[in-house]
Amino acid sequence: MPENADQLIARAIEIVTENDRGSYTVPTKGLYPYQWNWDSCLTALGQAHFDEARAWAEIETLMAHQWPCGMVPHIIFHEESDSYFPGPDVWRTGRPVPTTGITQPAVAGFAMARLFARAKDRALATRSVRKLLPRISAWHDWFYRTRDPEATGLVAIIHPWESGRDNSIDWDAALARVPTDGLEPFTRQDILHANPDHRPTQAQYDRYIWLVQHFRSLGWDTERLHDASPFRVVDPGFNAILIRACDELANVAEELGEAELAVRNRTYAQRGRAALNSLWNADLGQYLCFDRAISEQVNSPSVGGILTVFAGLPKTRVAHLATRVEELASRCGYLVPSHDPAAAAFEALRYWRGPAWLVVNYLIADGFRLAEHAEMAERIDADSLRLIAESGFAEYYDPITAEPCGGGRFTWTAAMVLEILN
Ligand code: 9YW
Repeated sequence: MPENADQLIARAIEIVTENDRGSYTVPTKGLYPYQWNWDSCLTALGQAHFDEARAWAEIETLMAHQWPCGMVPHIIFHEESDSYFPGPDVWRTGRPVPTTGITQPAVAGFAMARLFARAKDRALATRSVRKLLPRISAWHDWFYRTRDPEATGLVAIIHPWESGRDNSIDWDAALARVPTDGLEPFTRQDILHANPDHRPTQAQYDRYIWLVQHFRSLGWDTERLHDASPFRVVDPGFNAILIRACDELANVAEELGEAELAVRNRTYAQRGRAALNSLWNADLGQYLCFDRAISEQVNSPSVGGILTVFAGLPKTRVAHLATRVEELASRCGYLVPSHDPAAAAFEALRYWRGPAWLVVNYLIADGFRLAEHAEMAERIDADSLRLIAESGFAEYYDPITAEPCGGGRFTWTAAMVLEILN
């Protein structure tokens, strides 16, 4: 018998709670035993539906590990674990509580604003926002200072892991140019916890780790890493998240009388949104990545270019993206595939090379809702719930058959269900 909304909510709360480690939440047991940056922010959105104080604590814990330069790391290694590679001994960033030395999509500003708008406990929310505002704003400053040195309005990622879409087809050509000489031998853990055929390849891991070694050899000086990295890609989805976060932070800052933070973040958002135009591809009707290392557009029709709708776009662009999603819908059973199934490189089961992810669905649906395309937003939400009904709370899903993949009882998947059903 299909579960009703109350039963799904109860199961989602159970999963988020079982992955709760007190002040932070792990994405899932075994495979990912630490705190991940954008997972935490999206998880907080779900937590707020049953425990507001716990939701604020999730983001506050993340921001407590911000580096003095402003960067917020992609993983915080709160506790020792031998079930994940690469651990702190590989990163060696020298932080009091070990962290990685790269970042992840800047969802925090958006999550903070959404929690603030909905908060029932206004005093708690205001206290937390007063703490978070300057920190998240400093992260945004860091992005535009270190990842957009030529002031184009758009930031680059310097490692595929930063995108959150680790092995997307978008990175193939740029990653192929990353050398592997001097690579220290290593043993992967991910393929012990998940099906190797669904994970990134060894060739990709070699380059992921080479980049980590390279940045480590530069002493994790984040002011230098952009120019020193052979991998520099401008991802429209990543930028869209940052742009929206800047806008949302500016709204909250205005409300709390923080004029200077408001103006600065509004300016980032406006410049970023204007610069997104340079990533538009009229033939495909979507945005594409730009390989900054060779100054070329990346001809890869991925979900990164659809996620752009989250930035808040002009109506004509949103209409094109809606058409594009319709096209994708005609090629799969469940929206939104992380890559166009019509593309030769599409792989239905391999991580970010085709599968559907509920967090991405959520962000895209939110973008369509923002643009008053409620019908498209509802359709994507409905597909997310169909995936859950077919296959439970998986890490991600085959967009053709709904087969569940990766880790099970996954925190952010459950958090997104709480967002959709509440
Ligand atoms: C890895 C935790 C993370 C997500 C990423 C996803 C994956 C970790 O899991 O990366 O080692 O591959 O790609 O977006 O934050 O859920």
